[in-house]
Amino acid sequence: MKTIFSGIQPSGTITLGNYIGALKQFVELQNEYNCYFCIVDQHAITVPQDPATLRKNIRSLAALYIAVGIDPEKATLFIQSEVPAHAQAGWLMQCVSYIGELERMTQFKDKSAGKEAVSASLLTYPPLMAADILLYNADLVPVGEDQKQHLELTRDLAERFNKKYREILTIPEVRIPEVGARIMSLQDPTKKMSKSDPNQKAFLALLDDPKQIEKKIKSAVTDSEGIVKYDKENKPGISNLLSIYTILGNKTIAELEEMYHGKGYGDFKGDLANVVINAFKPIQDKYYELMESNELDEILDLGAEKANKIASLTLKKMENAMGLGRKRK
Ligand code: ATP
Ligand code: LTN
Repeated sequence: MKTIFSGIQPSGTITLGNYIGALKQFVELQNEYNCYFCIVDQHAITVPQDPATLRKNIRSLAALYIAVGIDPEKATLFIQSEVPAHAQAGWLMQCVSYIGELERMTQFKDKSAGKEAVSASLLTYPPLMAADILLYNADLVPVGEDQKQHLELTRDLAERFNKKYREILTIPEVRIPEVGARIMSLQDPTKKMSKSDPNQKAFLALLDDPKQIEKKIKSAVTDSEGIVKYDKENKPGISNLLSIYTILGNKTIAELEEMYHGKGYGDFKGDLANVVINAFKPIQDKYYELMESNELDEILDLGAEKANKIASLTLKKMENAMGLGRKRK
């Protein structure tokens, strides 16, 4: 059975973008692959985080993983900082990374732009991500489109390591969803929907209540043409809403264009709000139930234990290949 690894940062409330680009795929893949799903809290602290909020977000993300349908019997769910091999292998991967290639990462450029104080870890974020993936010998990494460049770098770093030391690391493939790989901001449809967007109206959070969902969709930026038609170039706002509708509403774009032919954006947005509300309802119910129970801690303890076993094995191999420490009998 092939192995999958993916991670999400507990850097805020999970958005519809995270759900469609990542979580929804995870649920589908867990039946066919040996899956490791990680809450990458060490990646989250590459930008400032309030400690109490971060703690809450970690727990909340764990509950959401389960609430969307991740089955802890099938997949291993764990917190990155609870498996020390990640930070250790992250350091090793930094030692095979070049500053120039890290500076070329668009996520680094975006997140550091205009900031006075940028942490060194924002630059060395990709080698840690490479370590996450490589420790589990992952064959496949399901992510949204924004992570493609990091995955290419992961492959380069793994190949470099294998060439320089020993053929230890599996070269992973990236898996990007065909539709919905890049859900856009509701307020600026040329920008990706991001959970750390300071404008709350720009994203739909998985935990938004029906009123918030309706309000946000109704105020989503579209165009003045009033025609429901998919045209990403010229009508990015309505095209983004159509993508969301087609994925959550199980109707093709052509069917939707036909359904709203001759109708305005108001009807379309009202129906889309209901589709989103109905898709979120079972997830939210399960989420609140989990947050009240002890089940979550048991799942995470077991997940960390399983992850630790595999990760520490790969780490040992890497250290040996690099000549670190002493050889143990
Ligand atoms: P942040 O805003 O804090 O950088 P984020 O919202 O971009 O976070 P991540 O934790 O970095 O979310 O991403 C988790 C997963 O969700 C990744 O696989 C990423 O590619 C995917 N993802 C994030 N935003 C979107 C989006 N707008 N559309 C599709 N997939 C997305
Ligand atoms: N960089 C990713 C989160 C992430 C990840 C990973 C994704 C960290 N480690 C390993 C896949 C595999 C992001 O910002 N979305």
